[in-house]
Amino acid sequence: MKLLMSPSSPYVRKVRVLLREADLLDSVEEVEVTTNALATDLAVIAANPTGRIPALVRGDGPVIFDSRVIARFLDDHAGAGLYPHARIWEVLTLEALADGIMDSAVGITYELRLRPVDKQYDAWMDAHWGKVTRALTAINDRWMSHLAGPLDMAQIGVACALGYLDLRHDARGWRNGNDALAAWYAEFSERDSMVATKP
Ligand SMILES: N[C@@H](CCC(=O)N[C@@H](CS)C(=O)NCC(=O)O)C(=O)O
Repeated sequence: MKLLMSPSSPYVRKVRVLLREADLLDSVEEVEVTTNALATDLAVIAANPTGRIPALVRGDGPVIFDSRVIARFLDDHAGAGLYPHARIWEVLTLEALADGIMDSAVGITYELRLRPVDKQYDAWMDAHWGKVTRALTAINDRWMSHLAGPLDMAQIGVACALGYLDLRHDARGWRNGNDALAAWYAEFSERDSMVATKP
């Protein structure tokens, strides 16, 4: 299998961390592409009509895309147990919250990088940063016991979302007021899978 990927994408990083945690690097080749919403790589379009990465190209079946779908497929493939049945709705909800942080943070990055300065919309970016901060507060206040539990895909998603905030929006200081989450992330980001995939 081939994973179409770019190291800076937080959605891609979820899958790359999973590949390392589930010992799947021998089964999946990471193929780097250069793509963005205004200039989409043709190989990505061929794999995913929306032109988004990650996309997992399989030899024996249709391409799988969207990080959440790829993660479930590879977890199933490897029997890695990153979507434990007993906590499945919690895991999926927290993974969705992490993806929601990425959606807003990546959107702000695109606004700043792809739009001409005179067309950038500050109120839109502030509203999206509001979504990020509310999600971070919710995780810091209500999800820390989940994050302290056995490794699952929600934890990987949260860590990749926070890594992306450090990469692109460091100046906004996401750690302020989120001490428990910041402490958890400091430890989680030392895992070999996180160190190996740091953008
Ligand atoms: N929900 C998707 C989001 C994927 C996504 O938006 N990826 C970005 C890279 S960070 C992308 O491919 N953007 C190109 C575009 O929007 O055309 C997932 O979880 O895989």
